[in-house]
Amino acid sequence: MNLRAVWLDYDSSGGRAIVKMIDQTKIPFTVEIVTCPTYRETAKAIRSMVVRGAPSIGGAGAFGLAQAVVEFWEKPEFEDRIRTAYQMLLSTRPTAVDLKHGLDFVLKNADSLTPKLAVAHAQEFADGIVDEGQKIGKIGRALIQSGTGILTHCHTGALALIDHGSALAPIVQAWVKEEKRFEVYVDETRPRLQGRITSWELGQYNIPHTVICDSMAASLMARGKLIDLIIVGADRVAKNGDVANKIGTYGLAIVANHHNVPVYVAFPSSTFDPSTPTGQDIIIEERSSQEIRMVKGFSEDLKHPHVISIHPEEDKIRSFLNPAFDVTPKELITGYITGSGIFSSEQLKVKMT
Ligand code: RUB
Repeated sequence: MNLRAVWLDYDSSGGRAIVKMIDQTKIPFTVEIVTCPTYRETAKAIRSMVVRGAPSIGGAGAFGLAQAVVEFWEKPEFEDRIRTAYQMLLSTRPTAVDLKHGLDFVLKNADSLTPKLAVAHAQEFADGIVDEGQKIGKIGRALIQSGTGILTHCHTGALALIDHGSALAPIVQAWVKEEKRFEVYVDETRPRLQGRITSWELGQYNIPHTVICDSMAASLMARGKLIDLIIVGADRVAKNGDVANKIGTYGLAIVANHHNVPVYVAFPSSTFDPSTPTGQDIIIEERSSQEIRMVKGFSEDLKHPHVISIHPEEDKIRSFLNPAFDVTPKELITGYITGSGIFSSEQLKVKMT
């Protein structure tokens, strides 16, 4: 795939900045590009998970704010409008800290801000993440040997990290660059089923893998020999090393610890949040109950996208709860794979701040 998950372009007149992204809600059905002509559409795309995965959200937010700077430059109330755009973009996904880091990066040196500089900052932020993804792959692939059984949760590939990926990068690099041969188990990841994106992305590299329902991971570990290593991504890593990641990660880490399976978390520096002391301070996004009630799939002939309800509507006796993330305490994490090395929680504080 030669495209990045999200990028900035200009309209044909060259005057308007446009954010483009691969529509992740359509994967694995089709690969479509969504065009966001203003920051408002970019914000909507982040909220509706057209673009998703913490670092890609950060990149999209940065590009969205640069878009606003281009749109409002030299217009009345420029600063107020930029503040409104910042807040709208920030409110789209509260847990992934990359979003705030991306927005703040665009506004660095705010006093000398120009459209050109805002665009350059957004691009620098995105390129920095991509560079780290490459390094995470190179550093993390040392953990994988031929014959290793690896389990991964949610989606942490190129589409989640603008390019290359976080937790998926070591897997892809070990297979493609080092020609190691091993088993990959892919958690389906209810309710949004991001495991389908992982499966699709592994398919792009012809990496064989097995998709399992989230509830099967524990019994696979109990069988022994199948799973030797768990690598997940992160949406926010607190200063003490606690990790907010896709719902289900916490349970997986408990089960893995019970079975002595090491748990590694891979992430770029944009996901580390030294201003959040512990996992208890992380805001967990609650999403719509519709995501539990409705499933997007294929028609029976696998030709057309199809949405079905799998539960009746919410009513007086039936309700749904949809926290999008959970927090895994540092005690359950074996190591942190970053672009500058594999660290313990103690080292993380020193190396990442
Ligand atoms: C994505 C998710 C991913 C992390 C990891 O959640 O939890 O596991 O973003 O990605 P959502 P990375 O699909 O709700 O955005 O390690 O690349 O940050």
